[in-house]
Amino acid sequence: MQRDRKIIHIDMDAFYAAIEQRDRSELRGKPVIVGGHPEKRGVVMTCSYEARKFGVHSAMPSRTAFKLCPHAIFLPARFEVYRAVSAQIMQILRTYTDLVEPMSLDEAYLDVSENAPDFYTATQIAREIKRHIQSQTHLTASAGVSFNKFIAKLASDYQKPDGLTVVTPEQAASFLESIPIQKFLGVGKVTGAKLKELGISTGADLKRLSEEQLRTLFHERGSQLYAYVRGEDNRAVQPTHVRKSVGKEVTLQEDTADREQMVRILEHLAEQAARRLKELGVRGKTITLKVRWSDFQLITRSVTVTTPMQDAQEMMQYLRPLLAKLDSGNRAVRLLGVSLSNLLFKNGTGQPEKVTAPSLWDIERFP
Ligand code: TTP
Ligand code: MG
Repeated sequence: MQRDRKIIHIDMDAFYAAIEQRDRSELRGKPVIVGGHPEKRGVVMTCSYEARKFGVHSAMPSRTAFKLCPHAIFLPARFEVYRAVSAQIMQILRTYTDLVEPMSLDEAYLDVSENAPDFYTATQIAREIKRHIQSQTHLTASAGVSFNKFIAKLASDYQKPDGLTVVTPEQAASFLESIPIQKFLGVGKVTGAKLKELGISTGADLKRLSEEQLRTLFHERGSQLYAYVRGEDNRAVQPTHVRKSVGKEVTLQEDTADREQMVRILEHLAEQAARRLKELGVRGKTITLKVRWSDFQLITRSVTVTTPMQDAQEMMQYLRPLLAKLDSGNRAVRLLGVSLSNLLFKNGTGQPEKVTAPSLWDIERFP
């Protein structure tokens, strides 16, 4: 059984409603319902946490929501805005790893096993992602960190809003046992009622059923539930976007102004990038040097060549002059990076390649 992966699930809090409250300050702290109009047989798409206190929830008829919370503010959905914010969030997530699988506008899985050798580091990445989303979008996200998708998703839901829940392999059994049965089933409330009659209300109760009993109750999903409640879920995080570049970067232990040392670091990065290009079987036509100065200013300089390259020595032919031309002022360097884009397969044909490989920029920010 796989227990060594580090999976993060990110889910935005009250997504549509939170965007409305962000964009219209007079709505903050108030019950806001996004969805259909109560007089027009619409349904609630989502609502602010202030409205949830009154029992309002997604998929409820707006008319019912109005009865529960008559002073709520009902708003129509602004999908273009939500899509744009979603794209911004997914872009933020992709700066941490290429292995991002968006599940909906406000939800995604990340596999950070490569960047995070342990749960402590994976948790730091999750915390950093939450901060990053907050500072760029002024919205809060909840995060779950665990060793598989099923548990990571339950974990992100565990302490909403603005939560961060980590479930290590040691904690998984007791965590799963404590979870209410509805969370395992999603919205299948009919079955939920049936289970309650049978006295099954938590993961612990579910665990007492045999695989056969679960199959009788849930058909094909029965075996899946049998595995999930035991912490077994080997589904991979499957990114859907196209790889545009391959690169390596490093934040230095100590800033340096020594050009010779910079060249040595670039040689090292170029070798790593070359190895990655070879693993993927691609060559790059554009090479980019990335430098962050000691005052945090970030600059990139690129060259596009006619013959696509894969070899570190070749890369250095371009990186050395790019570096030499940089005017550092009085600044030292704190980060160096090398990346190749305009990727082509060996036979010269273009992409697209579906990404199944790790990190675009292997972030070394969390040692
Ligand atoms: P969710 O993540 O399920 O809900 P949420 O983000 O509003 O609230 P939270 O995660 O804090 O519990 O769904 C994301 C968005 O998808 C939600 O803002 C609106 C939309 N949505 C619907 O349109 N209909 C639905 O039935 C649900 C559940 C969501
Ligand atoms: Mg959400």
